[in-house]
This record gives sequence, structure tokens and C-alpha cells, in this order.
Amino acid sequence: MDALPPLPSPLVTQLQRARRFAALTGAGISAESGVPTFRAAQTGLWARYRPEELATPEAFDRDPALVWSWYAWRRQLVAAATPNPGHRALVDLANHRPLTLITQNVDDLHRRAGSEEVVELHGNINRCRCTATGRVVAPWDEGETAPPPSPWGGVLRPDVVWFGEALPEAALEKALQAALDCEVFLVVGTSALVYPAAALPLAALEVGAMVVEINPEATPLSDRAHFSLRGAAGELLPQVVAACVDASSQG
Ligand code: BV8
Repeated sequence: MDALPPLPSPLVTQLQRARRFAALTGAGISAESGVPTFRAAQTGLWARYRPEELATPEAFDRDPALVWSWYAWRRQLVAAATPNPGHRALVDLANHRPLTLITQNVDDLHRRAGSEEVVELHGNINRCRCTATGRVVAPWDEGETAPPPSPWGGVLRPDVVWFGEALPEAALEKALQAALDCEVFLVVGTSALVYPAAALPLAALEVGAMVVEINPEATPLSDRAHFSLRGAAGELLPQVVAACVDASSQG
């Protein structure tokens, strides 16, 4: 891998000074682990569906077996994936600085990388919940091609937040508090299109935090962020974290 260009000196200076960090991650941080991003073309069977058409209560009500199979396919993908240097860099940052790690991802890769506290805004694909009682169930018989019956009446559904569903209140409150309290808000691998998650870096900007975006492509946040670094999370995040924790790092 070619040597990365140095980070802008003003960014390094501020990263070295900062003591309170928050990070919001999206599907892009898991791309280098081989997990397709939410909007990248779905492969094979799923090429003809858009995620927004499957990740909804209406889709589940209309065709529970189709939606259940989509999640079973994604669970297999995620189980075969391993955390990458981007996930591990955030573990390293949390070992040196106070960090609130907020993720939109449901793939559990932050926890598998070693992050102990992860604010899961959109749930977790490795949990299910009962449609009748909301009680969480794990594990369950994955051999089903349709949602298995739950022990409490109703059937099982993935314990994730679908479009049109409210986010878990406690998680959203904790994420907003972190956005308002942090000095540096890292925004990694998200298209910054889905709300209310996409509002978090805007809240951080409002209170004067330094917002740093890491993404190979521009997003609606790019022009508002103090720094928008074009590149892959697996490459840039270790470099940014090294600047945060290594006082001797040269900018
Ligand atoms: C809500 C979990 C209100 C499921 C997800 C009309 C009707 C109803 C709601 C709405 C509406 N219009 C707008 C809304 C609000 C809606 C919304 O924002 N829609 C968008 C599309 C406009 N939001 C909601 O519905 C939310 N709920 O508003 O409820 C409410 C309140 C009270 C009571 C009742 C209701 C719920 C939103 C959550 C939906 N669930 N996921 C599942 O995973 O199956 S969203 C899903 O997409 C992801 O979780 C993620 O959050 C989101 C965005 O995806 P990203 O993570 O950003 O990934 P994406 O593929 O988009 O982008 C990847 C990025 O990575 C790219 O920028 C790419 O360049 C970059 N990248 C690629 N490789 C790399 C990389 N970056 C770094 N390194 C790399 N190597």
C-alpha cells in the first residue's frame, strides 16, 4: 500500500489537543470487511430490490418470508466478515481518549472488533424480537425460510429499526448528548442521508465541535464538515487516530 499523504497540519494540531471524541459510523466502515454497503448494488438474488423497499414494516407485513430471507442472507455475510483496521482504530482511540461510538450499522462488527460500548441506533442483525411482545430473542432456528414463531405468540422479526420506525429512545438520546459534548466528531463511511442519524454531526457543528468526515465520496455533509478526507476508513481512520493519541505524530 502506498504511503498515505500526511493529514493537514491544522487537523493534526486540533486532534492532538482534543480530549472528548464521538464517532458516527455507517455501512462504509464495514465495506473493507466485505459487507456490501446499504446503497451499493445488491448482489445476486437481491439485485432487483432496493434496501429501502425491504427494510420496512410494510415489506415485512407484505412478504415476511422475503424480508426474513434477506436478513438471513445478510447474517451469513456478516458472520463470514471480520472487522477491519477501521473498526480496530476506533477500539484503539477508545483505549486512549473518551469516545462515544455511535453506529448506524447492524452488523455487530464494532463489538466483534473489541469496542465495548457501542450506541446502536438501528439495532443489531444478530438479535430478533417477538412481533407480539417486542421481547428480544437470540438465538433462534435459522433454518427457517420464513419468520419462525415466537415463544410469546406472533413471529420473530430482526431486531433492527426499519424505515418509518422510531429509533430506540435511549440510544438516540445518548448519541445526541455525545454530539453536543464532544470536541471532535468523526463521521465515517456514511452517505449522511438517513435521519435522524444524519442530524447528529449537524448538532455537533452547532455547538462548535470539529467535524471530520472520512469517505471516498462526497456526501451532503462534506461541505459543512471542517475536514472531509477522501479515502477508505481502513486506511484513513488509523492515521487520524494515530494523530489523536500520539502526541509526537507529525502533521
Ligand atoms: C424515522 C437498519 C420517524 C435496517 C436502516 C418517509 C416516511 C418515513 C420516514 C421518512 C420518510 N422520509 C424520510 C424519512 C425518514 C427516514 C429517512 O431518513 N429516509 C431517508 C432515505 C431519506 N428515516 C427513518 O425512517 C428513520 N425513522 O424517521 O422514524 C418516527 C418517529 C417516531 C415514531 C415513528 C416514526 C429510521 C431510519 C433507519 C432505517 N434503518 N438500517 C437494516 O440495516 O436493514 S437505515 C440504513 O441506511 C443504514 O442503517 C444506515 O443508517 C442508512 C444509511 O446507510 P449508510 O450507513 O450511510 O450506508 P450507505 O450505503 O448509504 O452509504 C455508505 C457510505 O460509505 C457511502 O457514502 C460510501 O461512499 C461510503 N464508503 C464506501 N466504502 C467506504 C466508504 N466509506 C469509508 N470507507 C470505505 N471503504
